[in-house]
Amino acid sequence: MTSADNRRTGGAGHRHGAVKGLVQSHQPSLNESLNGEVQAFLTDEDQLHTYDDLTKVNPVTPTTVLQCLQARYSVKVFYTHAGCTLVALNPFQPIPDLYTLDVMKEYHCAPQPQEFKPHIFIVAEEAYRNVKGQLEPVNQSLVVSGESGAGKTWTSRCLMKYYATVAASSVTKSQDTVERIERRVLDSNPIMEAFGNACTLRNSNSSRFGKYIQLQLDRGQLLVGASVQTYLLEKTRVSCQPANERNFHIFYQMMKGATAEQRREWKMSHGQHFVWLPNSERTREEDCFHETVKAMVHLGINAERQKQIFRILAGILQLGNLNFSSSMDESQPCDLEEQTKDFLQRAAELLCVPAEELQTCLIVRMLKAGKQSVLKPCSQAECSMRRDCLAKVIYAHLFEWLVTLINNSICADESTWCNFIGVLDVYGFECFYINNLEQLCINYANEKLQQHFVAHYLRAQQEEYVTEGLQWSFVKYQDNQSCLDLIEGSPISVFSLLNEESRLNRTSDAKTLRFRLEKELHVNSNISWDKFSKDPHFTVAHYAGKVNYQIQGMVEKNKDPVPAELIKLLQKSEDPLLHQIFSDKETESPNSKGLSKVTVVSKFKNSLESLMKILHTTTPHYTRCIKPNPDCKPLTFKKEEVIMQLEACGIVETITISAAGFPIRILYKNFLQRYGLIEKRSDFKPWSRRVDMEADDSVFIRQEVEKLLHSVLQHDDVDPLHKRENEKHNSWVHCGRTKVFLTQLMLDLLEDQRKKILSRCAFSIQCCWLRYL
Ligand code: AD9
Ligand code: MG
Repeated sequence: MTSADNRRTGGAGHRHGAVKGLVQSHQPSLNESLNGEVQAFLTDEDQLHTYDDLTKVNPVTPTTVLQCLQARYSVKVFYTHAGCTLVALNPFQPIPDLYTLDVMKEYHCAPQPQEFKPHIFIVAEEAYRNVKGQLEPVNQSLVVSGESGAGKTWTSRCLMKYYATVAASSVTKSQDTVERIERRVLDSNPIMEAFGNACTLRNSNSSRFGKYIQLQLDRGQLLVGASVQTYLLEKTRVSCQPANERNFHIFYQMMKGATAEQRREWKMSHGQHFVWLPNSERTREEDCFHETVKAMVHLGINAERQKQIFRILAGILQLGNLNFSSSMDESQPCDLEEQTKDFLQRAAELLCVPAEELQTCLIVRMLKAGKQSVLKPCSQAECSMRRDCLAKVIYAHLFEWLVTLINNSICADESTWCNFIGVLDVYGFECFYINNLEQLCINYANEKLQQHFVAHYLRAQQEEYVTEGLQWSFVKYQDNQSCLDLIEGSPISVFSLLNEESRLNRTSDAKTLRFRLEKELHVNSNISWDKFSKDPHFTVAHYAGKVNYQIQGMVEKNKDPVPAELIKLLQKSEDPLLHQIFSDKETESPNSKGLSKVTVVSKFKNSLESLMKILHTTTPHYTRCIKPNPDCKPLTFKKEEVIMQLEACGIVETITISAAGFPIRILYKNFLQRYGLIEKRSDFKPWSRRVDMEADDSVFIRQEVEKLLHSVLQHDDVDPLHKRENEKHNSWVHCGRTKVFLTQLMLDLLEDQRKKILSRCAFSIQCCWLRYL
């Protein structure tokens, strides 16, 4: 792609509002005008793909926006601005020459990159330049959102590669050092993806955790390090993979990529079946394993540490093959099924814990009665739960430890960096057939981000109003605070009730929680219940749509209990890594009274609050990734899919917000070009239609426009009540320095009057012809 290719082909102007382009470049034909729809500016469908900014499509409605995106996708244009947001459509196929080094350099070196075609590199470059700030440096955040498979991780990687390239291009230091740090930063990706991503029904490389990476820049704006923060790893996947999905990639990589010696060490015979590794045949992972190991080496994870990591993972896999036989006598513990006893032995060896103790921990639980401990045999189901719990706790802590290790390896010394660009790759809004605590947390995070986005978006609008000399008070918009109050507010909210219930050790939790939610939260209009549903659940009206949450199991998930015996067992491990990971973990008795340990929601809320605090101190840039079809098919655009995502990611919301102010902004000249005929309505003849477009006397043009608007508003067609209302509040139209700002209502009125004049004209032309004949 050359720089000429990169230049915009038309359609849009500046991103933060200047209405260059679209309106002014379009000359309406008589035919179009006779159609006279409000969508008149969009009738030239052949040109839809040239609209580089969705907010410049007039009028901006979900339908017009969708049409525009589809037209662009069909000509392989994947990026489009939407005001201060970038919309990225997933091509689902590699696009040659779109992300090359040359393209990066072009965007980086361009005096005005925003004049180039929309691209993720514009966002990247804008953030990079913003860091310098006008008065003082400003940290930046790139928020990438979208549903599973939409391209968030791909986009985040692209951004990281961009900075690893441009922030190193003018290196003065030893090339060696800098390369090493960039490489390490990039190498953190394959490691985290191996441990945190899995093949799901929606995406064969689905991230099962949220990630915020801060790229640290020194005074000279060179990349000197990075730090990663992760959120809510889906650890249940270790022991329970949804139908037709898989476990985390790393397990398959090990199975496929291991040498004979490693197999021996991991006690994995060739072709051995692991219950927790379903659908192993799907892809080839040999190369990926070597890539992961290579990345580990680059990050300074030595061979010994690698061995420890893989042994632990192999131990987890062996745990998955354990089965328990039920005991006839409730006072006797269950036993391991005979054919699975070998697996217990192997698991114990790999995790370096005594086999008998491991077995006891799985089949007997310890209850505390006062100061005394009582041992109680577990049921068959409880044994399986304890097995799963052990695997999950090991994996989650290993992941956490790995992230700390990555941070230690890539984080620059505080004295060497002064600013950062943060990249947030966070799970999108989720609404499944069955939703539980995970979805509640994810959707809560999205509500938080949406609120942040709205505040930012309104600020951007405000800036334009101020530049144009308008008062800010025009935009009235109700944000999603009441939904957030419902979920996290104090003193009473879904989270607070969930936490209270979690701290009490009650059994029939679902019904109690359902009752309390209804009793204490019914005043909030964002929550509702289906009285006839058998399953206890509640419905939350999120900004992106309503979601039903199943209450069954929610309290238990929130408690996320780990039996103290299991932690104690792991603390005894002779494996140095396991020992280190669990050495400082507190153990807690399941029966302990009072405040339980931190619950899942309180931990998540805290980490999200810290994230929001950071985001608030940065200048945000939003990229909304869109998945054009559910089957990940290349270049296939399904309208219903896309519109749902536009709603869920807030693009439609953005449109609604802009409609709350003056969504239509037209340069004076263009305004006269289209509506000048209204002013001359009494003597208008199509052949004498004349607006002197060359005359650039702005004062004159503005006066003409004001006159015209006045006459339109005084016209007999306008409802007197509306006239009075408008005069009182001056609420339909505002004349800025260079543009006219209109409400949709005013636009409709103008279009209506224009249509009438043109049809009168068409009629007189017909009469002329008849007379002539
Ligand atoms: V999830 O929430 O982690 O399940 P993501 O992260 O939104 O999801 P991901 O980035 O993994 O989706 O993208 C899914 C797939 O789409 C990738 O594996 C690529 O094959 C494909 N993709 C995404 N963006 C692009 C692109 N710009 N060009 C080509 C792309 N392919
Ligand atoms: Mg992802």
